[in-house]
Amino acid sequence: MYTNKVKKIAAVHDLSGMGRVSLTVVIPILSTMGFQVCPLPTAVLSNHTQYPSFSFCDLTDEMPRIIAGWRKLGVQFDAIYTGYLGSPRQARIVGGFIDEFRHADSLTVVDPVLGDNSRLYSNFDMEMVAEMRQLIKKADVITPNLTELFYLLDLPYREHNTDEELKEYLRRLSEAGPEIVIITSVPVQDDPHKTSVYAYNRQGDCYWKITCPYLPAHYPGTGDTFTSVITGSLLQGDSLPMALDRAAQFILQGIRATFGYEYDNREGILLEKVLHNLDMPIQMASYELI
Ligand code: PXL
Repeated sequence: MYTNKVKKIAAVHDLSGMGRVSLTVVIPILSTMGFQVCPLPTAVLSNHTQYPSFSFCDLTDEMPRIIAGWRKLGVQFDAIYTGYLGSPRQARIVGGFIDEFRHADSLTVVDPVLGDNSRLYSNFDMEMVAEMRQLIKKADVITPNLTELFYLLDLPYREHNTDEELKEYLRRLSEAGPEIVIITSVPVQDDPHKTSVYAYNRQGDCYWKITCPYLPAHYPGTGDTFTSVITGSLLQGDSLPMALDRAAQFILQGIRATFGYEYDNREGILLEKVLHNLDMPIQMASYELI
């Protein structure tokens, strides 16, 4: 019998001490949205990998022990949400974890964290890309940025793509498995201060686009922020376009709260100043059906 009083989310991400990425973003956002976050940590780092150096403790060997502990407890998760993985071998461990712990009503979100700004993050290689291509097949929802999209599709990076091309990419990724595909950080032609998010829901065969007045790539961790809000919003029962609006609005609020300070962007947006907004109703409706 199903007994979670508060929905449980297994969060498969690293723990980075500095720089507001992964678990340090996922936990506060999803807790604020009313969920119990159960971390399955992939690695422990001093700081994220966009700083020039970082310590890195790979937890690949520990993960099966954590999963075995959860098996023994008989834990049931309402969602599994994965992000930054510490090694290619982890992708297979996580795939097995999803196969074992998912059930008919759960939501599986895979954020295929690989890179940004057309390049892979510093300790990733093509083996990680190959494993991620397998892992996304198990997801209900995936949220690649434009860089990750091209790696997943094995196509050369292209900054400018038409709506029709982006729709084709969305469809192709969805054919691999996920019902919902969301591409973030898509540059807007002739407007360097904006980015778009494109989304596809195979159920209903609908495409959505939302254009945001900010450049998330300037702040590490905005991808994690975005996918966390999407995950929480879908679990709360919102529609896909409503979830997209909530995530985009929250990041805009975070960036606005950060502007105006003398600040090292590598630390990410000042999340703590805007977390309470997650309880507020949506104030803008900027999505379009395309
Ligand atoms: O937000 C993505 C991310 C997560 N975890 C680590 C990272 C990054 C991006 O740089 O380095 C460790």
